Amino acid sequence: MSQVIGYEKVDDIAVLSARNPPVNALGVDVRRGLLSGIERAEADGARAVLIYGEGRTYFAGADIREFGKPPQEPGLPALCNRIEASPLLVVSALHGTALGGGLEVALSCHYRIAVPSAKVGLPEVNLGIIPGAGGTQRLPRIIGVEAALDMITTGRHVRAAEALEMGVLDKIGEGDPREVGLAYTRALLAANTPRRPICEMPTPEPIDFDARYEAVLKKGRGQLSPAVAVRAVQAACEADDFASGLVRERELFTELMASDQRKGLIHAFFAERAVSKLPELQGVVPRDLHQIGVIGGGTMGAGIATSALLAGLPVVLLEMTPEAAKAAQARIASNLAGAVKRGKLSQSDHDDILQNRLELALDYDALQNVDLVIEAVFEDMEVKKQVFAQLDAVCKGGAVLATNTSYLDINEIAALTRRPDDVIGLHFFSPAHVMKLLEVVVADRTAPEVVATGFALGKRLGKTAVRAGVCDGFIGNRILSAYRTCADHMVLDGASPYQIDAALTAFGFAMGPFAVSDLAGLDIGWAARKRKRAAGLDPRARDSFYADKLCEGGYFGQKTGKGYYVYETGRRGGVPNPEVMPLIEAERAAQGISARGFTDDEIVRRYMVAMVNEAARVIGEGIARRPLDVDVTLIYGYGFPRYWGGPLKWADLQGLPNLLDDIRRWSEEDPYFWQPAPLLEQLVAEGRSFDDLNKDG
Ligand code: T1G
Repeated sequence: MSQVIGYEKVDDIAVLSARNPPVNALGVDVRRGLLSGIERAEADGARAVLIYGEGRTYFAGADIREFGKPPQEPGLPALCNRIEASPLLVVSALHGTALGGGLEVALSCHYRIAVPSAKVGLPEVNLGIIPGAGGTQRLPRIIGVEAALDMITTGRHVRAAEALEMGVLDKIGEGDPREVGLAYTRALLAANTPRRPICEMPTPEPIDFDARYEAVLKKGRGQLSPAVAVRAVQAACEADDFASGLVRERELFTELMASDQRKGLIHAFFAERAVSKLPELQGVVPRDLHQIGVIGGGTMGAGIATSALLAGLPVVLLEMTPEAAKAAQARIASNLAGAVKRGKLSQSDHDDILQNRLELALDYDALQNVDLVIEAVFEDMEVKKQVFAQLDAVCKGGAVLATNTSYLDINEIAALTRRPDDVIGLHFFSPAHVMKLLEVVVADRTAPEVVATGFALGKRLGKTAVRAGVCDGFIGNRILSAYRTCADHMVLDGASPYQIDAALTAFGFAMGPFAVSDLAGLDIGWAARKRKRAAGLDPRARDSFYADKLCEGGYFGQKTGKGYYVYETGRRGGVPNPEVMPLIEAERAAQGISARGFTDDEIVRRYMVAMVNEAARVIGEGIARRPLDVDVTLIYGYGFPRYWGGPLKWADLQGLPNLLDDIRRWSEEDPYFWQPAPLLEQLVAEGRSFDDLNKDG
């Protein structure tokens, strides 16, 4: 008998139990075990079969690790059809997350019961594919096309109560899945309930599938799988019979399985889980976190405090004056009210947090007992040093002292304390209670358990934490600076900010670089340019002042109503600011540049290659441990389209030699900006990819 599928006869019920931790993925051994279990039950004189999962969940889907490998029999579609065709009454008892192929196995059963905490879903579109084992054909037959399209095109998880109401489940039962399943199966047998194969149910009522396809494609911002899922559900309504619908589903599934988007999304799935698995942290125990301190209650500080409070951590927030403390409290209250409005927080918890879990303080002594403190004060080294001198004097031994700086040298900050081992960077992204990315910036002296504590805090706050080394901009902002500079160069040479934004949103970015600058505030880039000029720009570096002139005119972007775009109150997005192109044309004239045309493809190519080249430097210098750390950073912090898997997965898919050829060709026009990263040259010379580096660990 199978090691991963248990078989037991209980009276006239054959019980098949999945034992394939951690999530009972439907790998080939599980599929073989289920098939032999069904066949054995039929030979065993059983009247019914009960299928359930041991451990944390019912089947959570096909085994994603098998994707891209030669298929092994029995395939999941055939197994589902075989379960459905069994002459016995087949019942599934669900708990945990019955997802993807897991739910498809349950749908091939004749009845479904779940415990109240169970969730079901068909999240395949999030992996760049569609349900491929009958989900697009069976689900519409039991819940209708509209409800099925909502579940399949969004991939959302549906709680048991809603699933019961929709008709995905037949019953909910409190208790252990096995006992709940046995009781339900006995009741069905006692009532002589007939088998109920979904494939024999009527064809679902159609909708205007062409219109829905277009709408879903537009919403997907370039991602294909949700729209293709519409076509698969359409086959459930229009195919000659159920079997033909399954054939159509399989055709569409197979096409997507071969797509770059599937490769990108699967890479993203595993990468976001791998970033917290660092060899240097194996066996390292993080310090306890019971209460944290936040210094500075501006947008970032209030956001960080909100994130901690929402995660159940009490916060002491230190400001310099009662007015500033009150303003910070108001920002936090507003953030929490947003969480209540979004259904993420109950009103009573909201009130409890503000009354009992947020302490406002005006004196550093209030931080004596915190386990970790994060400063989010003005981005000035002298100000940060004063803060850390105070923290060094006040905080208890073992407290972690963290800075939220986005580019200052953390080694310099740590060096002025008596405890550099306890100093770390925790770089949040604004709004800090919403953005998932957290860069855990490790200084030269930071102790391993302090790094582990940074990751533990990130996990507690529901963040995706990435390890970064110390440099100007760490991982994300340093790479952003490079591709943003490339965009500026293209503007100088003839492209408009608006063409660049449009080309990159068509590529899949949520927003183009100039719209992002307007959102972040043009004054931030202005300050950075002035800082870098003051530090001494390399004479070979191309510089320009059109953006400075925009700022000198008081245009800082959305916060002033004007930047690259003009923003009218109440309207989403902006329209091009007519004052911008004259500034650009004057700059070109001043530099003797005659504008040339750019195709959208060239814009995207240059932008992406600049991103990849700087990323290769960041990895080569050890600022990012692996290419996947960069991919996760750009996806979670910079709106990089997830279905490409991140910039370095995209690079692998394009072929690194092709990118290196581009850089070498462009270096003829600008040898300073287009210098190939040594790591990129090395990988091409060795015939290796960024994914190979990820496997090196
Ligand atoms: N296959 C292989 N490994 C999986 C897996 C899967 N489906 N799901 C999770 N894992 C691993 C994961 O990599 C991690 O490994 C460990 O399990 C714990 O996961 C034909 C073809 C189930 C909600 O898309 O959404 O069915 O890091 O850290 O936060 O139509 O995992 O420990 O080595 O995420 O509690 C459809 C994907 C597949 C579900 C649990 N199913 N998984 O979340 O734990 S396509 C999915 C999840 C399909 C059919 C098609 C989540 C979870 P490690 P975890 P978690």
